Amino acid sequence: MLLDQILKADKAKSYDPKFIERLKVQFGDIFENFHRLYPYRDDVWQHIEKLVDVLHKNHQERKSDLKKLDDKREENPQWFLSEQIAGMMLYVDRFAGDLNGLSKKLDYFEELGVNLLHLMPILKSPPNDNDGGYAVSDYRQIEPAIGTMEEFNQLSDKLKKKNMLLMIDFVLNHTSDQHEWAERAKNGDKTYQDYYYCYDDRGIPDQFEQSLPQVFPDTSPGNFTYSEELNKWVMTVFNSFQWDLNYTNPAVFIEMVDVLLFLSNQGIDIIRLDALAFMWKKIGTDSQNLEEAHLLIQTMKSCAKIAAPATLFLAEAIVAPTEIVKYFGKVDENSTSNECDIAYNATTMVLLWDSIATKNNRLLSTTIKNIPTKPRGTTWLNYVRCHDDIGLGYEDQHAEWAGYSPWDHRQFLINFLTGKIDWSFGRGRPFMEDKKKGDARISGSLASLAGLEKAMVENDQRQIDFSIKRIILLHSVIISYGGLPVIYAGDELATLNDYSFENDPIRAKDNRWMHRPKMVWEVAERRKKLGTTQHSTFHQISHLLKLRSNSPEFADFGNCYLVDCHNQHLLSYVRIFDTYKTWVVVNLNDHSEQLEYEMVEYMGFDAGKDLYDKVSDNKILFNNDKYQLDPYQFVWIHQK
Ligand code: OTU
Repeated sequence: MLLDQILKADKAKSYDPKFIERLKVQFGDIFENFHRLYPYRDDVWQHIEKLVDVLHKNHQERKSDLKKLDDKREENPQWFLSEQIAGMMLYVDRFAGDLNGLSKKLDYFEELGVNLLHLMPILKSPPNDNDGGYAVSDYRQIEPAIGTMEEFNQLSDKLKKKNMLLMIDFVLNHTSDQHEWAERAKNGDKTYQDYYYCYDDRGIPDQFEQSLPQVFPDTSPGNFTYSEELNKWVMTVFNSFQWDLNYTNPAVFIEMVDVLLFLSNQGIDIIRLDALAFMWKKIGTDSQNLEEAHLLIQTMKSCAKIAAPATLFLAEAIVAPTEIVKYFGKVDENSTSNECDIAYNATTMVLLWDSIATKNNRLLSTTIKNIPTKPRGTTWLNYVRCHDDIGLGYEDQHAEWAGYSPWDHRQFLINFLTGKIDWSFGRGRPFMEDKKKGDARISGSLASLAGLEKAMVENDQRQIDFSIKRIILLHSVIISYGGLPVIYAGDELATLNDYSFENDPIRAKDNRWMHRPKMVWEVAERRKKLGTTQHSTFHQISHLLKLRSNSPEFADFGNCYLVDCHNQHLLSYVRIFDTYKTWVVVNLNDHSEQLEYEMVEYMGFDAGKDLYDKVSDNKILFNNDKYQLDPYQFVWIHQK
């Protein structure tokens, strides 16, 4: 009824038929979700009408080449499951100075085999209190230090011409306390005070605090901050300068949809939904992963399907493994998700670090076997490191099933990765350590966590070799597992921890900066010199990426199956598509391990044909029915 009314109105005469068609498909979900999200409001219909105006405005502003892309991707909704997409995440300023600098570096990505760029927060944020850009003060302006929106558009056009994809962050749980809305709230504007959670006294905040955990207890304890300008307590779940947006107010939702579509219209292929698990708050709960947070994202997705359907959603939900998969929502008969198309595979990331520390697959395999599989038509973003800390977010029950005491095991991992055990090679540091509880997350660059820093300090060539092998092994898993592999800039060159943040007063307290190094291009040049660590990592990673892009079985159609090789040191899975099959076996141990021939029969390979390792292109030869894998060796077994 409401839809009829909307479509009969005069202004609807200018709606283009495609827009109307898509609106009709999605409207039912939007209508229902709005009523579920805002059941006690009597102005829901007005808000929905307003939302449709916003959708139409943004659709009208969308450039024609993007509209063509919308049609193309609607016709082939599985385009992003391809084995040919691989990414890199980077800070524009730290990588190349600014946007123009970046646009001159595109050859580097081609050389490595990367065609998707995730630019870390690029929108305007205050010079000091910015959380690495995750405190946005203007969603419609590029951070002046790196360029302008025009330059950004030039970059996005250039990438499109090269068939490269672009991803940026949409920081939608909170704004900077210097965003215009926050400033207006501080000036007493009630409308904008309602954009945030503002309270005159500690009554409600205290009730919230009873069940809200703390994200940054060291640097920003508590979940509320007293603002003198506002003369109120405001909810700040992350840093005190990041004000949580109040999505119980439908006006906030509509504003943020407007921002989302504005960003998509700049030519962005994938939108990373930052901290989306936190979007809805409820007293008496931990206010993470609530049903309403899912409804908000589903409604946003419907909006994107109407006004910018080419845009994919990436869930940044670094939460418990069983919760992460829920962000994939449901996939419809057209093979598109009603929520997020891609999600960070934080589970595998954390458990790969567990596998490196324990040299076995127990916790990784147990977890993968016991979480629901994601729907077909969605995919993972697989990664080894990113700009954040590593939180040991596995589920206690899974640890028990893997034969560990969950608490002791967590302690072991923290101590291992931070080098507190005498035989450990990890050189990370605890992040947000709770000394009383003995809990911590971990900061550190991939190379330093994998042992390269210690080995170099000790000038131990054998350990240098081992740490490079670990770096490649970890990448080999994210490249072969199924999903989009995303390399963290610097890791392709085995970059060590950067301790310079300690001398920077703004960053000193946040040791995540130790693994956000500046790209030193003279060092990158060493990738061309045989025998350097840069050469071995860069070339081996690029070799693996190229193999992947030529192997249809590495596309993600839910075609990755764990294989039990009856040896806890071997991580194994098989990738099958059509007549293509690759069986991956990874030796997690720093000793040799044997693979039994009977497994070959079990895997259904043709007994009359030779087996080859895709990585080395050598024949896999069994000796007395055993194949020996060297320390940290991995093989991608196939038949030609
Ligand atoms: C995200 O982080 C970003 O990746 C962080 O860089 C930001 O500081 C944070 O949001 C605030 O915008 O919310 O769902 O270090 O793992 O805060 C997960 C903790 C997040 C991060 C966590 C994460």
